[in-house]
Amino acid sequence: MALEGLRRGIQGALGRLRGKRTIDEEELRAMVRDLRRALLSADFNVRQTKEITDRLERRMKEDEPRPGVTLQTHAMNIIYMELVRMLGAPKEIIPFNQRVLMVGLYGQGKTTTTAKMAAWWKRKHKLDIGVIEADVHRPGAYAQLCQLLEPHGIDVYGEPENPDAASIVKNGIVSLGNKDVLIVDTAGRDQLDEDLQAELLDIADLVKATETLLVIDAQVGQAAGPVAAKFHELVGVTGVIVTKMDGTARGGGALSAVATTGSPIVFIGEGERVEDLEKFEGDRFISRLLGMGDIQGLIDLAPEDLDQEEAMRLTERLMSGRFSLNDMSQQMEMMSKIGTVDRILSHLPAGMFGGLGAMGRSQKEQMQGNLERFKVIMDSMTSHEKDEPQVLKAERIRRIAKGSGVNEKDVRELLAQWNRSRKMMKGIRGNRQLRKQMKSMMSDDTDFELPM
Ligand SMILES: Nc1nc2c(ncn2[C@@H]2O[C@H](COP(=O)(O)OP(=O)(O)OP(=O)(O)O)[C@@H](O)[C@H]2O)c(=O)[nH]1
Ligand SMILES: [Mg+2]
Repeated sequence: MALEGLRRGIQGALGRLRGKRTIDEEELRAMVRDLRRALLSADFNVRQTKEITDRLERRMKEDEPRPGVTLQTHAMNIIYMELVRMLGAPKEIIPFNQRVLMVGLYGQGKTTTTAKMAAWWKRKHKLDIGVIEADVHRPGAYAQLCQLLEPHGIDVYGEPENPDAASIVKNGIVSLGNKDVLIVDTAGRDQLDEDLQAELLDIADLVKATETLLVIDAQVGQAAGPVAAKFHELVGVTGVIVTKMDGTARGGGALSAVATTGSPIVFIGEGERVEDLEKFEGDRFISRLLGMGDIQGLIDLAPEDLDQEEAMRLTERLMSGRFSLNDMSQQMEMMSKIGTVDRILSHLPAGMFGGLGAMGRSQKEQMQGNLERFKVIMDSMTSHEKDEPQVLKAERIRRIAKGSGVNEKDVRELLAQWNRSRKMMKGIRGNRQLRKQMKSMMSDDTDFELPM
């Protein structure tokens, strides 16, 4: 995975705590030093590194790990929270009725990423994607894009002989304008000189992009920050893609520097192949980086670790329209353990989230038990089955029950719970009034009654 060096560095630092119940000053200092070194090698800047390590040091001294939580897990949770906070909230691009404008400096991976995203949306969402090659400066840009996309059956519009980018875009929109998603690849620039700025602005005017995505090579490390800020000033960047995370140890710097500009990172590139694209969500990324898995990361967080922003993000995800078995178990996990979300949800009508908001202690314990059983069952499912539990018919249910050593009844119970929760989520999503209230509730802390 990306940032292998940082991963090893953090694990090395945390390794100093293995099996320990207490830690003395000197050991703590050594751990903090290791962590500092790991972050700096990943090109995090000095200030960010200091903030993270200072906070870790202070909290390791001041906070008691909660009962049952080892010192090592405690430290890992602190690092997790710090890194996730640094990377900012994720952003989802709903691939429908989108016009996407790709911008960036020379050789950063724009054309490759254009192809990757087109193939991604076609593959994952079965959508009709069109691509316009509007780079008139790089010889062979059109051929490069065609070559990448031909195997995926995606239409590319280009006029390799035409030196006028704006007219290509105009014709391209006429030709491909009714696609679900239209992506426009543009010329790279050495820096944002005036000619290219003017060309880019012309193209932006024509495309009227719903998303303007900046592509940056991770290799530039911290320098990604100023680049993102400049492009944002010029064309209004709505998201950033950090490429070549596979080829550099400095990716941490690029990710964090971009995040501090306020532009969300939407994808990362992890190789030259069209398939080497990954959707970027800071919490999942860090959780994997730390070897916590996708869900695990949330388990041991104390309520005070989950600030309002985080809680809001979780709620948004729950409302995002995607509701897989993983989402459900994650939701259950939070409900049963984490006070903040619990507190927020306790303001909601008792029936919402399958009644989770109104649960008492013993019910929570019971849910914890269910959750553990559900997890064992889910371990015997393929990721496709977890994403789309509808496919689970009798034969698969039998296989899963066998694989996880439970009764078929238990598998069906899991599915029934999922179905109930999903319906509930649908109800929330369909109710605009309610959504609005949930959002405003997340953004200010005042109590209010919901009209249900
Ligand atoms: N290892 C790796 N290589 C990548 C990745 N993304 C792009 N590349 C390579 O980087 C080189 C430049 O990529 P392009 O897509 O042509 O970059 P560009 O921004 O379109 O370049 P110009 O059009 O010349 O400005 C190519 O050799 C790509 O294969 C990535 O995520 N990982
Ligand atoms: Mg290109």
